[in-house]
Amino acid sequence: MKKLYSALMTAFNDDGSIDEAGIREMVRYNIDVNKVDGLYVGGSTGENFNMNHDQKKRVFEIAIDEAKDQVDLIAQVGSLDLNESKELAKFVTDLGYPKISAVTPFYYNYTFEEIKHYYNEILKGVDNKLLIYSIPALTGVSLSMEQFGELFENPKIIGIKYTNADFYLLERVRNTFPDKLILSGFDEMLLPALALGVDGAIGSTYNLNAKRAKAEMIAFDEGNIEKARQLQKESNDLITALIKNDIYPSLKLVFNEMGVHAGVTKEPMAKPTPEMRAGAEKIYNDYLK
Ligand code: NGF
Repeated sequence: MKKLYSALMTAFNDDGSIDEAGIREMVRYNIDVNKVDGLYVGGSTGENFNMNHDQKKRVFEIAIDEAKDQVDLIAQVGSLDLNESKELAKFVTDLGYPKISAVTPFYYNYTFEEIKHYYNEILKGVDNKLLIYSIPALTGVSLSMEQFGELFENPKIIGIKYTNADFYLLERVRNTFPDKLILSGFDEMLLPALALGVDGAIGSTYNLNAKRAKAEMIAFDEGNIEKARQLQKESNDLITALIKNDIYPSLKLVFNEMGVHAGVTKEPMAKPTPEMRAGAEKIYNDYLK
């Protein structure tokens, strides 16, 4: 059975502080209404790279306290400060997160040897399993099939969160490492990723669109490709509208519109403008009501 994970958002107040009640509401909505299989905590959608160390820890604490063991939880602990990544890996493992993930280190054009060292260091002394978070469009880091293979030599590295539109590479990796867990990261490309054999998906838009995505996975598994294509088309109408309206603030605006307190994005990410608010209201009415 393929698994669907929402990439959990972080509710922020206007001053950039964490809105704990809002985070709890979003966790509950994902579990009780969306019925997702899991949550990816501290990823891009969670605005992790906008947060300070204490905020990252607090979000990890709140999410697991609210979700308990009701769904699978993956904590993204990657950071440009390797010591912080190691500390967060230990912290979330002690909290009970059953899986961790770490973005490929970015900005300084690290060599593959440096990237490998980073992953092995994060896992040293931590009794947990890790998914490599590969997102070349945002990090500029593209790992090859052979490099994934070298990273997998560490038995604690169990798979990839694959946010990449390179389907040739996905096919190569899937078939070379059939036992590894591959979770697709681009929601608008779920169907081609399913066709290549991913084990599930993690994404931002599943916060709003999990039921349709789950139905698409089921249709695909049942061999009903026409239905899966129709569902992907419907999802992509929604995703296109969200992207046009600025996706991260819009996801929160739509949640707020639905009565789930998602707060606002954290600067330097844009604060909602009146146009964005109107756009989000239209998205809610057109695609989600
Ligand atoms: O937001 C991005 C940036 N990607 C997400 C997802 O791959 C990563 C994706 O759902 C993520 O959610 C996380 O780490 O928290 C897109 O938002 C979606 O496909 C629309 O393009 O690439």
